[in-house]
Amino acid sequence: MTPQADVAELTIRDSRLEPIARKVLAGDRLSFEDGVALFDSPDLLALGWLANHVRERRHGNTCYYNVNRHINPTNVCVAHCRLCAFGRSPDAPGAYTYALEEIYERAARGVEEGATEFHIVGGLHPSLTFEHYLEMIRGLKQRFPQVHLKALTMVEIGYFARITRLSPRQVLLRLKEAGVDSMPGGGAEIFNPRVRKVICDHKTSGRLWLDIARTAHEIGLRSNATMLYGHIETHAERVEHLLALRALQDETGGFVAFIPLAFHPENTALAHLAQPTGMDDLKCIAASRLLLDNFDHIKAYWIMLTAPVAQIALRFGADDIDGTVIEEKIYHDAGATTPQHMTRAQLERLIRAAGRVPCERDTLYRPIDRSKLPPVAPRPDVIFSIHV
Ligand code: V47
Repeated sequence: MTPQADVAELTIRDSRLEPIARKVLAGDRLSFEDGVALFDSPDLLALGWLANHVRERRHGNTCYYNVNRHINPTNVCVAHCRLCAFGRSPDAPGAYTYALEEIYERAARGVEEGATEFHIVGGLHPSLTFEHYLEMIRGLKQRFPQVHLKALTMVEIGYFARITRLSPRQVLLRLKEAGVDSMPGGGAEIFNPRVRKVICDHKTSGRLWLDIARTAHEIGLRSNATMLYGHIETHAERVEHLLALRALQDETGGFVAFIPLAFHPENTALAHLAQPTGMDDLKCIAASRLLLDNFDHIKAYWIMLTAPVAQIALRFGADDIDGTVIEEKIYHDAGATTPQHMTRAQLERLIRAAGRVPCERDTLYRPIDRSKLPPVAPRPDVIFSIHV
């Protein structure tokens, strides 16, 4: 189909999108101004059509998911970010720190349930040592060598570097040697310092987040990237964030997937802000698919979008719905009403009902053949379940 024929198929009600549509169909890179126009435009269907076009050009009808388990070793955190409802002072009600044996126990349950990935992030604890984290990673690797360890964000690396006086590179090398396989994309928030000053004043700067990601990629640790939207950021600041990721991806090729994260204000110091709407959720998925032309995967993280919006997102640019998750705390402390777990069957049903073909993947998007893996035990302790 020629680009002209495609444009004829697409009804554009916002004339600002016409030159952008031509670029997208020709495979040309979008500019900063194009990005702002995408977020400013009310023409969600044209935006979604374009993003879906790119998504299908890359992935056809496939929608990826994985079987993973989140493990948050502690919620004790010195950063006190205003955006966060998860972090606690050491003596605050609800503060917890798992002993290593408790972490291994949670991991063992994940393995029984078929997890191929542990997603490990936690607070910046004032007294746990870097050695403790190395021991945790070594302990997990030794016990569950077949499971991919997607562990610790750029923010945690920056913190370890500060408390050990090692360089971020040395910290990353030691973690890799201990068994970290790749890194999750959290902590990126919005890179712009104006925004960071309000939502996460004491956190690693945007520049340092990007520098640490670059170093991780240089030493062979791939990572994801995120953007937290729907608080005080402008559309221009969203685009600036996305283009900073795109520029780094041009340099390293180390990012695996991008995950837009909707801000949940409940129980945070920013609880007076309104939550982003479904329109914003779909625009972020679609605009990121269009702007991040060098990222293979855009994830619709169902925990934060809700299952119905995540399902629709599979037609607005997303090719991945994340995983079974099993025990999510960060969003649920901030008032998320989604369940904390979905089974493979539930994820596959959501994907099929969106007209897509489910593909179970590992963390690096290699397809998984379940018939070659040990059988999965039923979950005796599912507290939340949903019917889809
Ligand atoms: O870094 C914290 C965000 C992130 C809130 O890499 C909040 O595969 C909304 O990074 N409202 C953690 N968001 C989650 C994350 C993630 C999730 C799924 C997959 C992957 C991946 C990464 O959640 C934090 C922060 O950006 N966050 N508090 C809140 N109140």
